[in-house]
Amino acid sequence: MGFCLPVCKVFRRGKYLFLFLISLSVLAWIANLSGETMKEAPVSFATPQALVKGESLREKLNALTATPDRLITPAAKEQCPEESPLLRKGAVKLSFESSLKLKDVESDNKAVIEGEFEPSDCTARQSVAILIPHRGREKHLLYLLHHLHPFLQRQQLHYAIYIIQQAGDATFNRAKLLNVGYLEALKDYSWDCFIFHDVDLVPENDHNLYFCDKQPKHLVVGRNATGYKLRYKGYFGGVTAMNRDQFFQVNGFSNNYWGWGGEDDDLRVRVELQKMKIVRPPADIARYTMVFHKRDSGNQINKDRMRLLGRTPLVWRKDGLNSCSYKTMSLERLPLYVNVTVDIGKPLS
Ligand code: UDH
Ligand code: MN
Repeated sequence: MGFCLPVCKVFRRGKYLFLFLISLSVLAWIANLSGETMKEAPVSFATPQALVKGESLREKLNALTATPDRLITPAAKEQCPEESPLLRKGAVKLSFESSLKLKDVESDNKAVIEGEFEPSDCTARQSVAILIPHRGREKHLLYLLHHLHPFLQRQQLHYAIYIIQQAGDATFNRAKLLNVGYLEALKDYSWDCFIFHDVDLVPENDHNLYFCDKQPKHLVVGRNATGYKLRYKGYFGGVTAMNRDQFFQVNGFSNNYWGWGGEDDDLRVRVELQKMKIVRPPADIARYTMVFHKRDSGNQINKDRMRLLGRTPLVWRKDGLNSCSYKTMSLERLPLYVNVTVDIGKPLS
């Protein structure tokens, strides 16, 4: 016994440790199951890379269905050319048929899987997440999907479309929804580039490239509703493109702009504080048709926007991606887009 005692003690301790570890893993498993649909941010992260998973949907599908002779690995494909041969010259004819149905758009875009597409014959130069803030604009969304899917495919992009739906009827918050879109999309894939896209703006020219540049890019120089003029000097709204690091560096959008206006100017200030410079494609290319609409109820003019804008240089470090708290109500992978419905709360007062 005297000899056995220390050994038995170690053994017994080992047994308890083993039991403890088993219960830990059961708890972790239960937590994982119940956290599937309701998740709460803020997420803690040091770099945007920390959020990502490596594989695209297409790669996963390849892995599931491929036999060695069928497998198209990215390495086997050449990089897509600098300018896609599929781009159409001049203005693309846009149609807004009231009889258009989601089923029609789905059958026109069979190569899109759960909102994601990759060229079959070359490796895309960039992987781009299109983020669209949305609530109650279903017809606009249908028109946009109808035009945007073929448009992005002609640009030979690897892309996915994310619709971020604000749940409930609190005042709309476009900027916070776009922050959520960035955080959620990065859980799927390490996207290079993010396009922040209003639901009602349809690009008229294929040469308006949905690629990210070395600097943040503003894509809506003109729209039908403004006689194709920039709305005002410095305007940075409607459709913008920032790469993963640029958006991370400015801490994303502010979460505090409830209602219409100011959030896009706030992003411009953040970009300028980082000494980045906004670039724009030529005016004859960066043209959009905005589907006509009136102001939505639930998105009244934000009277506080000028005061908030004055404080941006003081608060941007702690108001943005790193303070974006929300509850994901559901995440559905529909044929043409990933539908993320979120509870983003409501204004404080
Ligand atoms: N959005 C929604 N639902 C809403 C509000 C906004 O989906 O209830 C999204 C949508 O993506 C939209 C974007 O937020 O494109 C920007 O909102 P907006 O289109 O209402 O903003 P815009 O500046 O119009 O285009 C403002 C009111 C226009 C009044 C016109 C009177 N002449
Ligand atoms: Mn609009």
